[in-house]
Amino acid sequence: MNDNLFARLTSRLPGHHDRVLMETDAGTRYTWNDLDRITARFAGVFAGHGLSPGDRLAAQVDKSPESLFLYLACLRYGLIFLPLNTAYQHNELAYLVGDAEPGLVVGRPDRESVLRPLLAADMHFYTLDGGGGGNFIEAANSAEPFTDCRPLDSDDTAAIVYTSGTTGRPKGAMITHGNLASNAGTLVETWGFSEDDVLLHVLPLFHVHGLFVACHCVLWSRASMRFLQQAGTDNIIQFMPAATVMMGVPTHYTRLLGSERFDRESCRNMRLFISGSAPLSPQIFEEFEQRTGHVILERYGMTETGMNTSNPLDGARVPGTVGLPLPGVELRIIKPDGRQAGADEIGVLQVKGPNVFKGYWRQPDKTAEEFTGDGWFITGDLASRDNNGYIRIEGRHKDLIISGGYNVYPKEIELCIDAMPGVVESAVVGLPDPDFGEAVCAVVVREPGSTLFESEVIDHVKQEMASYKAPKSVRFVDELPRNTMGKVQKNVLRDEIVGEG
Ligand code: MLC
Ligand code: AMP
Repeated sequence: MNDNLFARLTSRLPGHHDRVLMETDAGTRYTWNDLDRITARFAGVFAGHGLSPGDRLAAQVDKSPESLFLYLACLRYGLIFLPLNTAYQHNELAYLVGDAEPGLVVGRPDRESVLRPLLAADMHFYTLDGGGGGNFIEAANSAEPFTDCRPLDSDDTAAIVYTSGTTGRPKGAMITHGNLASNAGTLVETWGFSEDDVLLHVLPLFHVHGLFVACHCVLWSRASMRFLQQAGTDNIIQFMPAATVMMGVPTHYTRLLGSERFDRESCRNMRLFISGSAPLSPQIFEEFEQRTGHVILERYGMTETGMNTSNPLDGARVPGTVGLPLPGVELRIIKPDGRQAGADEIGVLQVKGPNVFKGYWRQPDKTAEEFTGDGWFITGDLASRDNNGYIRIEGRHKDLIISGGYNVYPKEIELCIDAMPGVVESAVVGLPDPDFGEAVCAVVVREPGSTLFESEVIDHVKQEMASYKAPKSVRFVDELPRNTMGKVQKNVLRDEIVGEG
């Protein structure tokens, strides 16, 4: 049996290959036949360059059907796919390209001038735009199609998805074909996906939520999707009546409730709303139910593990919890004294199962740090389990801000701000935010006589890195609060700022 995920997904091709797989907001339709034809052409480009299984392809491209087919073509050919956030700037890209050493890079046409100079002599560059144009498509149209599906083992790496770390240096999580297949099968089962479903796809394709969780559920179950390239709130409401399931981050649900146009009628064909990537507030959960009659199903996961827990499809969906461990996924909660937590006790959540990644790309030391001696992955999330087995995410052991479902590592921003003239030091914290859940706030100690402004700090960070990482606000203080060990007390800072209002 071929454990290549592409083989497993397409062996599920429906009898009628002319069945619609996806329809964009512009009304363009793609069938399962198109998937087969287009990925074969794309893989033909890889073959033309003599790429081998295990080589990497990095993509920094706008969301489009072609960008999804690019990922699927990598699976088919055995390349390792490296999705890059479209907001990444020069320094972020330089590090990732240098670390992953992709044989082929596909970028937005307006990113060519940034990406090309980063490439080594043996790396190839192509463009792909959100409208399905670019010289990658031209190359694919003249390539000899690669119609096979490369035989692979379940332990072969399908994708490397970078997550930053508390030390600021991103780590590439190697996610295998087996990880993705096991999670896809489990989620289809757990959430009751069938051929009759139409997923409203509103997420970006450069994170595990939009690329793996959403697309794999559709492909595995032979459902179809309304694939929104413009995923603003108005567009989501407009296309919702054509859909049966939506997956979003809490900000999507907050914004839907902020629109008067969103009502029961918008949801008339919906059977399920799923939320994840960040905590869903019980208040939004309740308001959503009142407005629509639908109870949002919250689940919990991460890049390294895929999905770990979910509230049930049938049974109580408990607000403020992320539900029960998924079938086949083992969880344990370890207290600071090393013992397992009892009911309602808080500790660090650890995970084991076929969903757990195989390690960080070329960083065996980091991999070793994040696994226990007996093979459990240490998530860095603080959690508790109630008497009914429901898991509650209580906070984070790792210094991480989650803003609108994007992870922001304070260390990275602090290093950037500390390098500015006029700055002695800085601390970055997450403050409660009604739209993004948490908003990045920088607390800065200026050098005596420095007249540095808030806007200068924000602009500086935006120049250096993806703009969602930039502080939404900056506070200037005389000194940072520290504990007796000299460590900055971020909780004190956060409480002080929130207290000031
Ligand atoms: C955009 N901006 C943000 C932001 N998104 N700022 C803070 N936090 C965010 N999440 C800023 C941009 O930098 C820009 O700033 C301005 O807002 C407008 O950008 P935009 O692209 O037009 O934003 P918008 O369309 O409003 O995007 C909001 C959003 C998006 C919520 C739709 O952030 C989003 O799609 N989030 C989902 C992320 C996701 O898929 N996460 C899953 C990770 S996987 P300026 O200054 O340039 O104007 C994972 C595992 C798991 O966590 O369990 O799923
Ligand atoms: P990422 O590294 O981008 O995959 O983000 C994973 C992190 O998102 C997890 O470690 C959690 O901290 C957080 N997360 C995901 N889903 C939830 C959820 N439902 N509730 C709270 N936090 C979540």
